[in-house]
Amino acid sequence: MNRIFSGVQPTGNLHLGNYLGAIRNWVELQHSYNCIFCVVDLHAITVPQKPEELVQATREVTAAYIACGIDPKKSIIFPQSAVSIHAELSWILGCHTPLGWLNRMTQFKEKTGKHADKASLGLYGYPVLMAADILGYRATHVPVGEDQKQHLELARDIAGAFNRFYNQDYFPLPEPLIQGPATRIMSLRDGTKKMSKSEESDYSRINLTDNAEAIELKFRKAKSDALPTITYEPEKRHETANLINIYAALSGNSREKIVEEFGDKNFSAFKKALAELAIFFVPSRRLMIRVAGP
Ligand code: ATP
Ligand code: LTN
Repeated sequence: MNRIFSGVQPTGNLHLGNYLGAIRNWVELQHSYNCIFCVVDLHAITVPQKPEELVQATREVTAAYIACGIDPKKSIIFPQSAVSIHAELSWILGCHTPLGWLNRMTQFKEKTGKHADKASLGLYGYPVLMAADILGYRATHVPVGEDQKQHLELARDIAGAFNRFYNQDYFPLPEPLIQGPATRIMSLRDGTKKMSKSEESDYSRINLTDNAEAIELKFRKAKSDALPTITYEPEKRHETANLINIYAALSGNSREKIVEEFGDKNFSAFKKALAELAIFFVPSRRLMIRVAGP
């Protein structure tokens, strides 16, 4: 059977983007693949972390996996730092990765901006560690959100370089699985930026631990434009397109059907319906069970 590997960083609260872009898809994939789902705490330390908070966040993301429907009897769930092969293989693969390939990584450029000189070697080598995660288990498929596509292509390139150097098909070339209408959920405050754990404003995202009131408030305050009708024009109406995409992902309805239903209604009616859907689907209450410390 084909093997899946994927992971989420234990940095801050999981949000609707993590859920719709990644974790929700994992739940379905458990039926047709051997699945390994990792909490990638070594990736988290590429930027400064408080040790006690990192330990707690690692437990909470593990709990969130289970609350979202990952079945520990079917799938392997573990913290990355518990298995030394990730760091070891990362070094070996790093010796087969030209700097030119890493210099193309847009996430590093976006995260560091003009201050790349101050970033750590760890942050720069982050995609090599991600390649080690995947290749270390000879995973064949990797379900992720759109933002990870370039890192996945790099993992394929590194696998290919390694196989050529040793002249054998040692690593399978991993296939990205980027599925559904919600592969890139955008911030509720700015439809051109992805919804992110590291964005300062909590109003930019729906956290999986948000209660009904918070979800309702955040959608009510979500940025939208001044046009009177609701249309799907992703090139021009970023925020509106994002809300339609979220509605589509949560309801399973097509964008056309949503525009048909809400096209001539006002934004407040659409946002109210969207909030109701999210309150129903986001598995928040189960996640509010705090995870006991060691
Ligand atoms: P940060 O924004 O701080 O970099 P993150 O929210 O992207 O963190 P990750 O742990 O890096 O969180 O991502 C875990 C998974 O969630 C990945 O598969 C990623 O592609 C997916 N993901 C993250 N943000 C979004 C989003 N806005 N829309 C869809 N998928 C997303
Ligand atoms: N870089 C990923 C998290 C991640 C990952 C992985 C995803 C680390 N290792 C291996 C899939 C497979 C991110 O979402 N930021």
